[in-house]
Amino acid sequence: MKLKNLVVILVSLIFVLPLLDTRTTSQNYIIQFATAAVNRNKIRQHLAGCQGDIIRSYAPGYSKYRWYEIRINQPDLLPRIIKKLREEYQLTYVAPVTPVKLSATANDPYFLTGQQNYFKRLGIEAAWNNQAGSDRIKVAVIDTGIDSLHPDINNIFLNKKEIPFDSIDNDNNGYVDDIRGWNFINENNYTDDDNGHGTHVAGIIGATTNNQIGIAGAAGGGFEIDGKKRRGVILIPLKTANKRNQHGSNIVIAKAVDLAVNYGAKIINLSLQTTAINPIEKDPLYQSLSQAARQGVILIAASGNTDDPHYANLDNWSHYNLLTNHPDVIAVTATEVI
Ligand SMILES: [Ca+2]
Ligand SMILES: [Ca+2]
Ligand SMILES: [Ca+2]
Repeated sequence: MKLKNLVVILVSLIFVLPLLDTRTTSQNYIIQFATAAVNRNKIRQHLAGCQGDIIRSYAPGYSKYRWYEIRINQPDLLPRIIKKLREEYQLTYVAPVTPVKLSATANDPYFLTGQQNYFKRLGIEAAWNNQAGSDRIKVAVIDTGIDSLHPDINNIFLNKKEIPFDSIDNDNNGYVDDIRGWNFINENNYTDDDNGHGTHVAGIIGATTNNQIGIAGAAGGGFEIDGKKRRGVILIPLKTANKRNQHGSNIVIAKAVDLAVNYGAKIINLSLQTTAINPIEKDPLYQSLSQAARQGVILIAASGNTDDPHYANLDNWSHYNLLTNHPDVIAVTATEVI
């Protein structure tokens, strides 16, 4: 159990439903070859034999090997296809796409009313005397997007290296016109929130503080420090889920992590849970998290909060979550004990 970095803090801000079921009914798989010389069309021909196809592929900047997400419509033929791919292309990794779940949040006014309690219990006002947030810090929120018109969220990232609406990838990062992050579900630059989860999480991180509107953000600026009114952290929306409960695979979330690093994010927040088969170190998301950590990025993931005695003990279930098992990830959960 790699929990040495686990930090258990009272945070009502991230509610989690434990992911208990590690089985997958998905017919999508993640595969990788130990050679960069792979003929994509030949792979597709093999996959056609089981009515399958390549859904997406992704080559992280830090690796010469490409990840493929494939769909298999006749799973009983999978072993035969795997055997062929292994023989021809040094297939080294095959894993079913695992379910990704958003960590649940409450969005009702009563929840928001109670917000000040947990901030007070954290002693956050003392922290605000020294640091109220800074617009020099970018925080990537890998979630359902962020409501760009929200009156209390005023620090959404603007990619100044990208010229909007010219259909050109001006900053050459692989994403065209990505002026406000990226929508990985629809593969476009529309990162508004159609679900509410991402806006809620982003608000707790960086809603404008001390403005008499809505809620206080943990790092939302708003206070004068050394005679200067501070702005809060910059929030980068990276949309990997939507209101129809569509979620990207671990490849998709890995892409979001890599893009956050590309944007210069200092902190990446993942209020979600996902799994991987053992050894999890070979999973694409695990590897992107490692790469982000090597770049000095702080990684935060929701771990759990429940008053069920069994699941309140993270040791009983945390091993299901790839994120909380990554040694570079700070896992945040809630407790009623403080
Ligand atoms: Ca771009
Ligand atoms: Ca452009
Ligand atoms: Ca506010």
